[in-house]
Amino acid sequence: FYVVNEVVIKRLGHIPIHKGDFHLLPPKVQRFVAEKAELMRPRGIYICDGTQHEADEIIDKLVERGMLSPLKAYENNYICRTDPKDVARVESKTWMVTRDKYDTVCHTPDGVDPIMGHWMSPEDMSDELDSRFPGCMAGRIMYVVPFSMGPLGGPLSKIGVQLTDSNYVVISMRIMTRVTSEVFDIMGDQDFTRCIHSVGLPRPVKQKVINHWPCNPDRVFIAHRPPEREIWSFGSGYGGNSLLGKKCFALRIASNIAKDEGWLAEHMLIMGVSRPCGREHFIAAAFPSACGKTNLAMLQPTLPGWKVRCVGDDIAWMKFGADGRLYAINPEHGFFGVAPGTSDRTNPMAVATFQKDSIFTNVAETSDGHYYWEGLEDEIKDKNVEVTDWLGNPWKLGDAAPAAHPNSRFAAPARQCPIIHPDWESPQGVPIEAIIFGGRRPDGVPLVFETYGWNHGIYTGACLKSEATAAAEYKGKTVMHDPMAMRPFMGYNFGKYLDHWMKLNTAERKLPRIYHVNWFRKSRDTGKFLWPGFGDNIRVIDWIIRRLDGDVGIGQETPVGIVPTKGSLDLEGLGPVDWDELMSVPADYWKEDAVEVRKFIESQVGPDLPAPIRKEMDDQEARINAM
Ligand code: SAT
Ligand code: MN
Repeated sequence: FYVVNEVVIKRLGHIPIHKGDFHLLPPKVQRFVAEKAELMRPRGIYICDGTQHEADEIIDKLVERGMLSPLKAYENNYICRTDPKDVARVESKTWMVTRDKYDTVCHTPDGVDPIMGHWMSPEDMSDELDSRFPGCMAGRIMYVVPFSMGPLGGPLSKIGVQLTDSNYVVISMRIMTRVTSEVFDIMGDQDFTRCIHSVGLPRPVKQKVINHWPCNPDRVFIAHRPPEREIWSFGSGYGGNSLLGKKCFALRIASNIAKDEGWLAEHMLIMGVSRPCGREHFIAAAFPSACGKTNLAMLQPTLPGWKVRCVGDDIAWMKFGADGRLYAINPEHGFFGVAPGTSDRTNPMAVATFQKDSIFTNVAETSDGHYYWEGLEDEIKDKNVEVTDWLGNPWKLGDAAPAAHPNSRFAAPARQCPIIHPDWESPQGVPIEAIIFGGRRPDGVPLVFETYGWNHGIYTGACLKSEATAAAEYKGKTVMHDPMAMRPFMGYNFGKYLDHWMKLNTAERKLPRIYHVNWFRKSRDTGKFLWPGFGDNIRVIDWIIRRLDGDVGIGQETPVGIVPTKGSLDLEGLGPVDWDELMSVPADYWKEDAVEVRKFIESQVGPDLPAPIRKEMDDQEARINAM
């Protein structure tokens, strides 16, 4: 029980506390809440405790208002349609705010816009905030959401408090993070990340609210202040724009904390893989959004005797332990996965996870109360069932437009995953032996290769590219650079980020080996995928683990890394595979790529590129040119 000081009382003015006890908030949280309430002027304050009772109450209210509707075929599953203008992250309106521009972006030549990090000055940010936040919660409730990223009180965990006027955000945060008032008890002297979110539509509302989804797409603005550990988000209720614990905190802010404290915050899944002999290995893997991290994290092996268990599917916080090994935790508490393409064939464990207590956003719905999306065509039992698409219109198989939005999502509690790892909430984390980078590369890039060492691995990660997906506002399928799968989530100068990675390499540490995979290569003749993917990816993991064991005979050197020697992958039970094309490192492709990559690195990282990483580039280019 804390005394509330006079200034705080004055700032709160006459705003009533609808739920919770203000006196139980630590003084620094009281000040934060009062200051922001004074600014945004909600009609009431609701302090969340994270209990089931509270969630039920909010969900009932949302169902009554029509923002959520139950999917009757399941227990506690709900569907939500957003305003069709608010469906993905908005990278062009997402900013990092630092006094020195070059704390955020690299020194790019005149006329070249940095693609990693999106910088705004504190003065410009103030103007942007001033034109949006004063009074922005008028007529709405301000929820105070206390949450922990990572197991409560764990040595790698961090605390945040999100203020929001979206109850959809409240119930989604409850799935995706650990929301509990215990956060206030353990906070002590610890700092917390201040997350301020508003849908940006004060009452009375002038424009029409579509689908009971208030938002303000023309005025979207998302700003991060790393030194202050503060996030401001306005105008969007969607995923990465509004669930501030996820990309904003756990990647953009946390990567800054990690740099200061000597650890890593990365866009990576974490999986435990057990071999037939019973030995288990932990692997982290970075792929851009919507490239199959969730599928790999929950892989169902097609090789007998193998077992995969999921620790996390999107974000890894990793720190070297006293024993010199790299330990990873999943800071999240749920999965926010891409729905289309998820089925019993592609990811049965994800399907099992979201059979109850889950929220589906922008998917389609059947008249018998099931969710529906592209990829479930064969799983509809009653072919006469009626489908309502994500826009609320009747939809039939064969219609040109998709039934579900390509970036439609499920939010499901991680603990419901049948193969969640027993140690997934271990506060110390799990020891990582291999790091994998990958993306959607239709041409030129072999199924798998091992890099030549830590710095070459970092260089390979820095060169990561992938076809654009629906997870952000890009159109079409061009292959884009996405260094370390972090391009949209970079929290600071990418050159310094590479330097930070490099400096983790000290003599007493056992560094993970770094690999690159590409499940998405297509035949130059037929245009068809060369590799079946999904459960058969265990065959690649098996090769990686045998390499970790020191099996040198199964690899052969190429200019870009070590690829499997012919026949060294277990292909038992697979149909025909065009090994030569799948594993080839074509000289024409890589010579062109080397030119393009150098141009990219020179223009985007330039003088910020650490010399040892430049040497990796030079050496690799020389190897390629000798092909
Ligand atoms: O919208 S999110 O950023 O949460 C998902 C993603 O793009 O990875
Ligand atoms: Mn992601």
